[in-house]
Formats: sequence, C-alpha cells, structure tokens
Amino acid sequence: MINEIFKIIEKEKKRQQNTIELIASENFVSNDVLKAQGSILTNKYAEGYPKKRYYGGCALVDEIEQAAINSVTKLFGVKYANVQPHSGSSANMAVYRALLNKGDKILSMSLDEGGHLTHGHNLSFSGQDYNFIHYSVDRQTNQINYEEVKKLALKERPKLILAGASAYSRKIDFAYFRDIAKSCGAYLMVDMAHIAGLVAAGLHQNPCKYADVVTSTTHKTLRGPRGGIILTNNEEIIKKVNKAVFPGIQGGPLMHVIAAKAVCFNEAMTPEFIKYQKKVINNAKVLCDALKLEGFKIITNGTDNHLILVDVKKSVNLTGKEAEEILDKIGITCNKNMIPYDPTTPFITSGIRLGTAAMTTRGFDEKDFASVAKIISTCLKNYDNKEVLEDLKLRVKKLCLDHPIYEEVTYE
Ligand code: DSN
Repeated sequence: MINEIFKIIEKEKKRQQNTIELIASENFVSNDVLKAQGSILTNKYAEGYPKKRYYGGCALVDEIEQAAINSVTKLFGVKYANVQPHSGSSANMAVYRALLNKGDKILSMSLDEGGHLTHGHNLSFSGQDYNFIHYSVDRQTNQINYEEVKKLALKERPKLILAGASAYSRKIDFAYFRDIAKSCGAYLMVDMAHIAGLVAAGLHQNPCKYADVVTSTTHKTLRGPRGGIILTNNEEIIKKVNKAVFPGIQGGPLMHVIAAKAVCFNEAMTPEFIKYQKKVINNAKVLCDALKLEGFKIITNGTDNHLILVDVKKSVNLTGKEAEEILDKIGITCNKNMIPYDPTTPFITSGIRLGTAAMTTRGFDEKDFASVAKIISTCLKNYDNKEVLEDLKLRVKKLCLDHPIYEEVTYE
C-alpha cells in the first residue's frame, strides 16, 4: 500500500511536469519550502503559542514559530501575526469568531462576482453563521464601484466589511474601503490570499496599512506551503484572534507547515522574489493581450494582477466547464469560473480563470505566454478536430520539457 501511494505521487509529479498549470491559486514551491514541510517537525505537538504551550519539548518549535512571526510581520510591515491557521478558510473563520457574534452582518463580494466561498456562500459556514450581504461589481465595467459599495454600507450598517477576491483581475483600493468602513463604523477585514505575493513585492497597495485585520493563504502568489495567516496592527484584535485560532477552532499547530511558511516569508524578502512578481504581472498582461487579439472577451478588458477571467461563452460559445475539459485534453489545466452576472451555475459557468504565477515560476516568459494564448485559442476553436488537438498536445509537452520543474523526473 505504501508503495502504491509513492507510485501515485510519482505519477502526479509527472502530471505536474507535463502540464501547463494555469490555475490562478496554484504555484510551485522551492525545494527549501518542500524540505521544511516534509521534515520531522510533523512529529511535534505544540498546542498553544511560543513560550505558552500545553506540551513539553517545545523550545525549538517555539523558535521556529517566533521566526515565522518575525518574518511575516517584517514582510508586510505589520505589528502582529498569527501563523497557525491551517488554511485561508480557517483564518477567515477565526477572524469572524474573534470580532463578531453569530448572526452579525458582514458586507462582502459574493463568490459569483469574484469573492470566495468563505465570504458568505450559503453552503459555507460563513453564510450559515453570519448575515452576509453582498456588493456587486459594476454591470458595464465589471469593476468594483466604490461609490455603490459606500451607499450599500451606509444603508445596511454592517459590523464588518470584507474586501478581497478570488477572481478579480483589477487592483483593489483598500484605502477607499477603509474610508467606507469608517463612515459606517464597521471593522475592515481584507482577505489578500490571491495577491499576497504582489503585496509582499510592493506591487499592490498593502492592505495592512488600512485594514483592522488581514487574512491570507501562503500558497498562491506568495509561493509558500498550503496554509493561512492573520495579520493586524491592533493588540486587542490579535489577542482575540489568537484565542479564536487556538483553542477556538484548532488544536495543535502544524509545525512543519509553519517552518515552511517561515522559509517562504524569507524568500519573499529577496530581490529575486520582486523580479518574479513583476514577471507574473507582465506575463498576465501578455496572455490577456494575446487572447484579445485572438478575439477572446476578457472580463474588465484587462488585468492588473496575476489572473485573467475569460468569457468563453461570448468568445467561442463554450461553457466554462466545456472549455476546462477541452483544455485538459491537451495538457492545459485551468478552472471554470463564474463571471459577473453569469446566467449559469458554478458547475457550468460562462468563464475560465487563468493565472500566470505557477508557469512564471517555471520560467515561462512573454514569448511562452504568447504561445500559450495561441494554443488555447486554436484548441477552443477546433475542439472537435482530433488532428489539431494531437498537434497542440505535442506543443504543450515541448513547452513543459523546455521548462522542467522537478530535476529527478524521468520523462517518457
Ligand atoms: N479555491 C481557491 C481559489 O482557487 O481561488 C481559493 O481558496
């Protein structure tokens, strides 16, 4: 059985090597992050916080957690951090529980318009435990209309306003959100999971300057291990957040993951990381412009960050589900995605979401992303032509072989 698992891991490694990964929330971590996450730290129980644990033998993991806290607070220029959330969802849950009572009102962007499940979807704990109301993007521009958000906030008087998204390709004005929150006496929370790497590199407004509390995952553009963090400048808030994470919703922290987070935060402070993030943004623009030249309709007509949202229904008369499945056949991985005012359902969708963080890590440059756009376009326009698809499959494979990700992979 153990061998079976390692065989499957080896196959997955090959899949990752041989496909073009365009899922906007994925990335390839460094060997150091992998090494820390795969380390013996997984053996250690450390319920509590550094120097305040419920188990013995924690002196060394205390050093690790404190190092992670020191690095992440330096990276984002913030006073306090909790690095224990197992995921972005746990981080969001902890903040809601720290600052709100069940049933309190939260104003956020819905999943359909670019938000996240934990931003109030009715199938998530968030939508079940709290009274969410949602702001929309503008019907014409598909961008956030801050004036409209303000009007809604003043009318609804939420206790917390949540900014941040999973499928929004434009910069978010957190300073404006702070003014809105102030005008109605609400907390401002920002979930910067998708753009954390861009923020760390100074390429996006830093929400820590404006929000009462900021949550993030560490594995998207930030390129660390799978996990979450919570940041704040407010001492009272961090005390409540710490209680909400442990013992509120979690038991023992994952010390191997926290060590890998610390490695990632240090990597994110290097000049190489800033160069990488600049390339991520530039490659997204190249991919976007090249798809536009091929006649594709891009939501908001462009991008400021690492992702684009393509209206495949209007562009090539396919649903997002169909487009995702067709691209998968030639070795391009992406995800179907709702677009603003989408008449379909999350299982069908009218769009696909494409991100450049992962393939930029693999060294894809402007020329490679222009080729990717051409391949996507040819594929979606000729999805019933087997010969064309076979040829595209070979082109995808060649691009992947030209940019290996794992040295020890043996190619067929
Ligand atoms: N599901 C993730 C994404 O793909 O954006 C967010 O948690």
